[in-house]
Amino acid sequence: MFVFSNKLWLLGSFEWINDVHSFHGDKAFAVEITVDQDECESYPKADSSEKYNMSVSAGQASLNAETVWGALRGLETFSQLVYQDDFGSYFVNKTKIEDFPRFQFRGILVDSSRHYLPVKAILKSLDAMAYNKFNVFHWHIVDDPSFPYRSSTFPDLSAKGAFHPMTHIYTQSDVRRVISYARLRGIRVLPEFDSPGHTKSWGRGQPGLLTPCYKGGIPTGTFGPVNPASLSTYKFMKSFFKEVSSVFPDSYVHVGGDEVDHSCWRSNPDVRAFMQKMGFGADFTKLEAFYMENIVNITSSLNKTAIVWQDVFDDHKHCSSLSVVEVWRDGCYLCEVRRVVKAGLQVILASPWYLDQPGPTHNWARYYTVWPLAFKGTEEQKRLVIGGEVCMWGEYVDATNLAPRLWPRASAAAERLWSDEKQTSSVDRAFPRLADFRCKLLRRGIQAEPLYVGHCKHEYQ
Ligand code: CP6
Repeated sequence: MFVFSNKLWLLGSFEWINDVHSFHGDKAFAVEITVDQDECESYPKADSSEKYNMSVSAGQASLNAETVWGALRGLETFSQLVYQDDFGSYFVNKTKIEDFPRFQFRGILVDSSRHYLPVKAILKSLDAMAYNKFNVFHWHIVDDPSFPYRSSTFPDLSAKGAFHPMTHIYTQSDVRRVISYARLRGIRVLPEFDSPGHTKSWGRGQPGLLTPCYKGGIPTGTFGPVNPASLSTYKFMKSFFKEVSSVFPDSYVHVGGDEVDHSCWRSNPDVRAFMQKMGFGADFTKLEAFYMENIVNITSSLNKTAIVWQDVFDDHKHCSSLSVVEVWRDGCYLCEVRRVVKAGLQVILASPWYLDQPGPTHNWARYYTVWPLAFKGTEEQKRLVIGGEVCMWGEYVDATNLAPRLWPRASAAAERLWSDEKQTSSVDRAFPRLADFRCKLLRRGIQAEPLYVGHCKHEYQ
């Protein structure tokens, strides 16, 4: 939500617009903050309350929240209510706000494998996320091109799989720094270790993990997805995820499962023999489902809930251990959302928010006019849509263009995910607020790109 929540409008803040109170000058201005919760949660959680109430009247403001996370959201709103007149005095309008998020999961995926992102760029993104009330940093930390995560159990993974073994890695202390910086902003860090596909970089530091591809009965020297037919694979994954579970405090972990190419599995005689033994016939989706079920069982034995890409659900609807599915494919994504909730599983929606794609058709309004619950279903089914996520895949993105490519377009998605839809369906009314918010981002040092012709009071230096 940028500045004006729908709830604020409902309470008629416009009536107060000329009744301003300055906290410049000789009058003291008191800000009282209360949190109901006796014992603070150490980390933000999936079901943490983020609601807050705030009232601003002559000489004082009070903010009440159930949790520290709600208090943070309220402080963010308060900071955005403050404005400056032409003579430089600061004002805040009298107002009364009851505010809470529409969706509990409001994420941004950042990909640090296609291009290494310096920790500083990640921290800056977390700042901007907090300004936008995003609460999940989905760290797509490794993928085919590079493995920058410096594992303590398997240091060869980054020593051999990163773009550079010393400079292009995230050490344990880097990761702790990101998690703690996010925590202070009420943001969860959701790590993704995608497999069995998208794993080329794993193979360099963990020989034997990937499937050797064959041609004409002989190995070609190239490798495919993780080898699901080998016992050592599961032994490795078990100790790898054991480490991941202790390093990342969130109770969720993303295990990927997208875009698995079966051709290498098909070429490999050992994999085919395993298929026969398991009674999978020639159905490689069964093999894939077997693999994913094992991974999900590993993470649940570590008390973590696994999130998977929709491919896993599509190929294996009846997998009993699935619980959260992320919908990312284009096309009729609401049809897919409906299928997932009908199966009783939770959904995170990403399809309409692929921000890594630039260009005139990928403008902010396209991300604003998304209606995540516009499918036929019961109230109970709609409650299974836990939120959405902006995806910033890294093929064409590094630290030079990350911020302008994210902001302010991601802000449009942020409002969709935080605010009541009925109050925020008009693109025309959103435009001036978003343009103003973009100026606020610039003032705070976030290189948000312009939306259209116009100017900011304080131009970016
Ligand atoms: N990387 C991984 C990607 C994508 C996915 N997974 C992707 C696919 C299609 C588009 C954009 C991104 N680059 N690991 C799919 C979830 Cl259009």
